[in-house]
Amino acid sequence: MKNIDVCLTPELLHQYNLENKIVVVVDILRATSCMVSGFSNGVTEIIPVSTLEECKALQEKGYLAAAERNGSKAEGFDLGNSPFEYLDSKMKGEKVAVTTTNGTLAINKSLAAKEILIGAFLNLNALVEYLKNKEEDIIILCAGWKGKFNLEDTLFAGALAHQLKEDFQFACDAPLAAEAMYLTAKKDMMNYMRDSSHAKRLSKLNVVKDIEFCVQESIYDIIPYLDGKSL
Ligand code: 3SL
Repeated sequence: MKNIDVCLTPELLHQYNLENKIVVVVDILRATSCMVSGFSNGVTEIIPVSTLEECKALQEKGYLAAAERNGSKAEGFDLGNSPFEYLDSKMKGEKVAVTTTNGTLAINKSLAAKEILIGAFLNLNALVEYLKNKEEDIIILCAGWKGKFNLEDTLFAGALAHQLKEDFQFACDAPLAAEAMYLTAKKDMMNYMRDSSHAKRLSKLNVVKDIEFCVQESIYDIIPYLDGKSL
């Protein structure tokens, strides 16, 4: 049987062989939720980059430049990292270069994979439908926070692993633990997430509505994927 595994932070990625695997990168708060929202709103291309300098260079080539560090918009860039910015009607038809503290880094660490998909609660069902018939093993890569475990990405990993468990066996205890957390949290996801360190960090920055938005399940049908350097 095919395997599904969860890598709880990019710092553990060296333990995983990505060759011929499908990697689903997740950064619920908020990078991958923004990407799913942007494409659903008509953004045509997103280039995820690791550094502010790379993002600036693309801004000079005509991309809208989105940059977040420590939860706030970095100075001199066009956008921060709120899904509501990506949902603005002026984003239709735009090309975006983006760098964030953890999410874009996680994408760029996954380049050895056969396929790299962008996951969020917002496109959970679409991912399940796409992945359930695939022959390759799956790794869900949680972006975490600065190399450490985080709650929200693990909850998503648990949701996806849970919904794929008829077709994929759990490769180790990480999907098992993530699934148990998700099954506990799902009755009141927002309440469960409120205690997470990043939810607290964002709450201090007055962005609670972003958290409420990002915990919604399956409101979009699209699955962004990496093709060369672009989504
Ligand atoms: O770390 C990241 O990639 C960001 O998504 C963090 S934030 O939610 O924009 O603060």
